Amino acid sequence: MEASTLSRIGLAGLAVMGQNLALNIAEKGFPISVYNRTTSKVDETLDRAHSEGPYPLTGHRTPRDFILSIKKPRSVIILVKAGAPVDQTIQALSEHMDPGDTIIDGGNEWYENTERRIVEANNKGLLYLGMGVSGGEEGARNGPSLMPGGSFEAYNNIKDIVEKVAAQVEDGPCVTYIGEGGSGNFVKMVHNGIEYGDMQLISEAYDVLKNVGGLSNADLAEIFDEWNKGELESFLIEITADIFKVKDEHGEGELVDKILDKTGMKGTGKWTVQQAAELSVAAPTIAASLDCRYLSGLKDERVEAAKVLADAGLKEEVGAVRTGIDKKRLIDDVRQALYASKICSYAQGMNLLRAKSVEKNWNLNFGELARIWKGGCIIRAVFLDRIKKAYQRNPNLASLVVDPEFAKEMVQRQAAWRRVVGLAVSAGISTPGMCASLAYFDTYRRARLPANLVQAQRDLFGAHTYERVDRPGAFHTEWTKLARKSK
Ligand code: 2AM
Repeated sequence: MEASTLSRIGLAGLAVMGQNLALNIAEKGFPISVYNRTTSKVDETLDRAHSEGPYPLTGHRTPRDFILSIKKPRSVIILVKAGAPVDQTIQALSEHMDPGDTIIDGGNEWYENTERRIVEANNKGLLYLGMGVSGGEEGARNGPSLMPGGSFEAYNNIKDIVEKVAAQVEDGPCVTYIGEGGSGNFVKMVHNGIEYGDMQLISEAYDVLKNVGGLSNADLAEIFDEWNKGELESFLIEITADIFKVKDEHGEGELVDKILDKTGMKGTGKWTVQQAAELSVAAPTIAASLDCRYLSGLKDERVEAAKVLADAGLKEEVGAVRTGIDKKRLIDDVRQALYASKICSYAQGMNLLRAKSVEKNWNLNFGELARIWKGGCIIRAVFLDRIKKAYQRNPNLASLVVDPEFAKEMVQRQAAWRRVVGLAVSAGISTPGMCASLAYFDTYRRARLPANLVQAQRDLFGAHTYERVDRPGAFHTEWTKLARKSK
């Protein structure tokens, strides 16, 4: 093929995300070659490039034709299922690639798989990027948030493309070079963990407003629309307002009430919680959101438990709590509780990223991460600009909770936050995310915790020793002997 007719970049794997990202790249004027194992998807993509464009997109039916249609040094994005399919695709494509070419995996890959593949690629002289892509179908087509990590040289080869393709916000495109190794995948993983937390907290706000406040779906739609004009303005609040408005086409009322209360998941939230544990970072809000998904999955058991406990005499307290509720105040309190809980959840996610960055020497720039999440991705929110500014004020911030601006906001909201959690507890409406965030806040902000007693217990039964508040060193005490003697 003539060099002038070669594509600027290639994309393999034309399921929903792949097709839309390819069309986005082509629409921005970068000639792109596409490939998929099953060739019908190549035709589908070509049809779309024609009807939505025409855009500079060529389809290829063999790995060889595909690779040879791309200008050197070649950059090839792979968007196939994470795990073995990525290895198989790399195997098929890399046979035809040359030293200096780059493979970019855009899937939700486990970061250690990326680190293994970086080594394998380097052995063949190839460069490698693991790139988190967030924003779903719509984001991929019109502007996602992109989190590329790995080879800096490889990033520079595609910088012009990703900066055009990513979502654009007032302070730039929602992409930046994240760092070395699997950092791009890791950051995307934590983004997803934070997303779990946000969704859980919103569902709790809904639960309290609906079941304690007695609000209808129409009321909720109006409240969420209103919230979306203030400090909570975000994609998730906006879509939640829309969800409450959709009628059920198969019956009375709104569709949301007919949806089975069982949450699905694909694993990135679980990885986030596992990593938090590995790194000794507390992430209770994110863990609560994961646990809630597990409990939601036990639908049959929950239905049974409701019966067993009712038979055992459990009385629903919601009715009693609901009488005498000031709805207007409850709505305002829940908004504040949601915001404060969210700050704690993001503090956990950012601190997990910091711990990993230290462990792996990734040198993550937290202000930049918050910035590239401002557009394109599922957690996009006005609030991320505040996080960006907090890390710009102090790149070594110990926790978002102690940023002077956030600290002020938490203090202003804590009375409302405590009222909501207290009300929910007395009504028997579980708010595990809000409770976890509040407990995180109250534990972190207290200069003295009851950990002294736990240390004493450990020393008593295991001679694990303890430190003292008033003198240096490790101490051990014969607790039992002394206690019995003093009787
Ligand atoms: P397919 O259309 O040929 O199934 C999401 O499943 C995407 O990953 C699809 O584009 C799918 O290709 C691709 N995919 C899944 N497993 C694959 C494999 N082992 N090799 C190549 N592509 C694969």
